[in-house]
Amino acid sequence: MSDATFTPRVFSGIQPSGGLTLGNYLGAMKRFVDMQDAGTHECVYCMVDLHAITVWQDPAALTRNTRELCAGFIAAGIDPEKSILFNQSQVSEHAQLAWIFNCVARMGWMGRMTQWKDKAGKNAEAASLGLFAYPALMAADILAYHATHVPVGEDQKQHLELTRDIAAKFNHDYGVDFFPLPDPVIEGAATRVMNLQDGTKKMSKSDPSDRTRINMTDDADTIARKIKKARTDPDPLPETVEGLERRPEARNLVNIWAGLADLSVEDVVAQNAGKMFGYFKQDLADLAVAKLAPISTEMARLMQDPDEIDRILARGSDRARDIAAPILRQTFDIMGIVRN
Ligand code: AQP
Repeated sequence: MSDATFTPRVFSGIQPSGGLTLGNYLGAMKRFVDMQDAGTHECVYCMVDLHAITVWQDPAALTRNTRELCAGFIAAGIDPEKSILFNQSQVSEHAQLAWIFNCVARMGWMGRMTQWKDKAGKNAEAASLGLFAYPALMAADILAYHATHVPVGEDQKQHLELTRDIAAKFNHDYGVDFFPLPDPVIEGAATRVMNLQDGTKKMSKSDPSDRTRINMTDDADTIARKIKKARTDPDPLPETVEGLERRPEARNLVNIWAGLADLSVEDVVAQNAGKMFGYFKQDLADLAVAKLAPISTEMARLMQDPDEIDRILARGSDRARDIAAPILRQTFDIMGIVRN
């Protein structure tokens, strides 16, 4: 355990691997905004393009998705003056520290990662080496800033534990108290938003079917249609939260309502007990449109000026480098790497 005192600092990232989903928004971005607005931590938020390329990305789509993700951050409430907002590849300290962590982490640790097993599937031999090493790069993203808190969705919990293991092993191997052991911040009702057509699978931007997710760029009609066509069971909403057990699709829609309205799951159930899903989905669609339409409208406006987005990212990269570069230099010194 690290005894050193570290500046309270938040780091988190999202891959520019396709349109931003409601899952990314409720599980990550909305909470990034809350942490920024709380004013208790310096916040560093990143478009993790080096992570995205661990699977194939069309070059033109990657460019557009990176700018669109930046527009999404700002439209959702990230202020690039208050928070540091940039894309990962432009701060080379991430890749440099990731290589060091490739040498700290063990093959066995990586092989146990659920995301690796899910994404590589049965054909692991054909997966990229980058996909296997993904969690070491994620550790570098966080530890290059000595971040102490990492807001993420439930699916990233295991990677966060691995980040702590890497920090602890580095500190132990070199006899230092240099890297913090960052805490995951996994809070709220919607830390795992599920697929609209299968409540046992995570909502994901790379799912081949667009009906399974709400994209932050969907217009009001599309959002309403997807919610109305979301899979549910024939029973009405229960009287208590326990009544949602073994009803994954029902639970998911209740969680989404709670996440969008900043309510507890208990409150949403209490307000809607006994309601049939046809009516519940209509009200949920109205709520979703009211919350999401202003964000998608603002994203579209920001996307009309890509040069301004690039300027914001460049400024963010400079600020990020100012923090990460001295930390990488100290890492080299600890390791005995000659600098010139
Ligand atoms: N369904 C989700 N519910 C709650 N949180 C979610 N996050 C992602 N999906 C959900 C959170 O969003 C942050 C950024 O995720 P990411 O883009 O880096 O990668 P991911 O988790 O792999 O997201 P996707 O949408 O599934 O991307 P693809 O399809 O490209 O792999 C993280 O904090 C994550 O927890």
